[in-house]
Amino acid sequence: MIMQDLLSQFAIYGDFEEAGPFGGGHINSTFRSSWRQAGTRLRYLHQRINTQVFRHPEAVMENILRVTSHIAAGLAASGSRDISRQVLSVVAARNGRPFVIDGEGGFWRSYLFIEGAYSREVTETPEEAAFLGAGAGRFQKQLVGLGGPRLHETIPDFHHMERRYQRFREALDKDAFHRAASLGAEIDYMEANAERGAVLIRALRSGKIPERICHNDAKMNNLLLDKKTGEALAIVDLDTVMPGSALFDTGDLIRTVCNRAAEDERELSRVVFEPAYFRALISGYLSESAGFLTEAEKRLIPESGRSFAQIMGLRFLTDYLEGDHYYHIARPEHNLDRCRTQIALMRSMDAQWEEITRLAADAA
Ligand code: ADP
Ligand code: GN1
Ligand code: MG
Repeated sequence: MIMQDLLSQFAIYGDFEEAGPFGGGHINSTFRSSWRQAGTRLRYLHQRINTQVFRHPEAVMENILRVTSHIAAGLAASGSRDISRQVLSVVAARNGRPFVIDGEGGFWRSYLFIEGAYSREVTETPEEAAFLGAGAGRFQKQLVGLGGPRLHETIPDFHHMERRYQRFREALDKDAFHRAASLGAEIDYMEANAERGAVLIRALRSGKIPERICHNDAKMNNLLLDKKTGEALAIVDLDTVMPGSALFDTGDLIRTVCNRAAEDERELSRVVFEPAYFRALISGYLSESAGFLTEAEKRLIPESGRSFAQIMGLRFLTDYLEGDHYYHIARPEHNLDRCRTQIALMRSMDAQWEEITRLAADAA
């Protein structure tokens, strides 16, 4: 009932049927509702934005509106059909604003629910990996021409490896939850890789690779695929869309697509980097992005996957040290398990590094 009151503030017409929790991300809370509109059932997606993480939700919505309307206009100009399945459509509130604030100060937004789509936690086939790669490459290409002022940085220094290390070391020094003593192996591994992991942020800072608008959370389950054709439709979860490097998205996709174990898998022998998925992913990705990526960006593709496993592992470990206040957890050592899978993935990549770099060079 409270949910229904809240939803009635969005410009959604017809008769409310039902609403319930949906999806399983680590940050926001997501719901789906269904309505009868003049004899047809329509569904919507609603999210309460985590304002501990996104301190300026109005800025988040401003970015999202600019990016989605730019993509929709580009699709319309190219004669594309079914545009509202290829890009998120924000549903405004009745007062015209792109969000609603509830009685407790909660910040809500709504989108059209994209029907006939699915997202994956684990990739099922190399063909699917190719579709995912093409979807991410297309998104980057669609944003190359976005004009106007620089987008807001919704989370400053989000993928700044050096700052992530500073924060990690602070958490380690404080050790507020007395957890550091049991983390020797993970801490040592992260320290041993600190230098190498900074390659992307340094390349960006020195201008070796260009700043671009990117998604910044382009893990596989944020890409919707078409149930009929398997092709990529829209990329969702746009809160972090902001300036960064294309390689941030490429890296996050490599990290999630080429490892077919869950992000919180406890049996680490299952965490394996799969070259066949990597080859398919990169060929799909480059089919859309080869035209605008620079040579320096292309050369860093393998390293981006390794760096993204690293930065996520480091963030999970930091959150574990800080008492699990950032990521939603479902069990006491959840963040530690997540950290361990990322380290296992880096190790698996290292064991196959020659092949990985050869595959990337062949594809480019
Ligand atoms: P979170 O921040 O919790 O990860 P997401 O925005 O990624 O939230 O949404 C959770 C899941 O819901 C996504 O992985 C995707 O499968 C699905 N989803 C998100 N937006 C839509 C939409 N507009 N239409 C259909 N499914 C969606
Ligand atoms: C979070 O919201 P979700 O689950 O898509 C996180 C990402 C991490 C990811 C790890 C804003 O994404 O950076 O890569 O978890 N999002 C934020 O699975 O921190
Ligand atoms: Mg998500």
